[in-house]
Amino acid sequence: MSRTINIACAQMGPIAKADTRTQVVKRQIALLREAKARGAEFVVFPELAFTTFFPRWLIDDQQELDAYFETEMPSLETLPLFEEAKKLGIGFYIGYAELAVEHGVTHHFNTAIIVDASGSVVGKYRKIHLPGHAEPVPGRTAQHLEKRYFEPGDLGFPVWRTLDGIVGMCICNDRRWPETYRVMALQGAELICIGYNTPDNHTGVFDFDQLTGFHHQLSLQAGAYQNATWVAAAAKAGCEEGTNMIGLSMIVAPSGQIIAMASTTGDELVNAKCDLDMGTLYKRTIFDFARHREPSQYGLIVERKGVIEPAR
Ligand code: CDV
Repeated sequence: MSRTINIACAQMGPIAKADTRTQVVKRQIALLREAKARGAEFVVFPELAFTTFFPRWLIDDQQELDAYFETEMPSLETLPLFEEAKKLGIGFYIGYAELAVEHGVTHHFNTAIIVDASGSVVGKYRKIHLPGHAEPVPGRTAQHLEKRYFEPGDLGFPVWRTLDGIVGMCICNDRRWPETYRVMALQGAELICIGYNTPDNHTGVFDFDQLTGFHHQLSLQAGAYQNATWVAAAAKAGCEEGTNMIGLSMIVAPSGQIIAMASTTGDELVNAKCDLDMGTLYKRTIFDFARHREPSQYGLIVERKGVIEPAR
């Protein structure tokens, strides 16, 4: 029996600081309805999809900062998204800032969840690779303070049986790290969902920044091919509070080929019919992990964090 799933990436254009969650959810619902009209069964929304990308500002007031976080999901304001998705019979991935109190300790995570077509939360992931800085960088108009506002995720890279397949997820910067995909591929991942906010000036070095779109594509295509998995990635894009963020939301096949890609930096839906069995060919040949991997030779990957060069 075919395991072909119609998957959509719901790219979102900018969200202004003043936009309310209710306004944002209305846009998400419009994208969900378009997804339904196109026959999509699963929609990938961006990272931190309910608010502006607040890590670009230094916010010292904890109350002001915590207003960007969700203490429950769904909340009163985000519930209409969940209700509409359930009504349409569509599952989704979405990112949000999570304020969690666990064993009496308050945590701040950059989180994503997968919700199935019945409206149940299937899985939760907390972003592990946090880019940027803990302290503002002098002279920058837009900061990237994820290391200040979030702690690294503590849930690993699990995968879940849903959509008649094995599905995993990660968030934005995670997509640049081969370990992210490989840990999920070692659990049989057939689809990896990714939401992102990627400013086009994040290093401040033009030779690097001009390649931001290319590096994004390169990471997704390599991740998909080298791990024989589908990848569906959705941006928050466009000029948000003075910062340009790339679009290029896309669906990549296990062959590494781009099957669908956004052409704007606004709210835009792209979708494709994805055969979850497509990765099997790769998993049985060039990337048959059980036959070809040599983990005994990969020890440094988990033993060493940073580079230690050989002695001269
Ligand atoms: N939200 C992100 O994680 N953004 C990073 C930028 C800052 C490099 C990214 O990897 O796209």
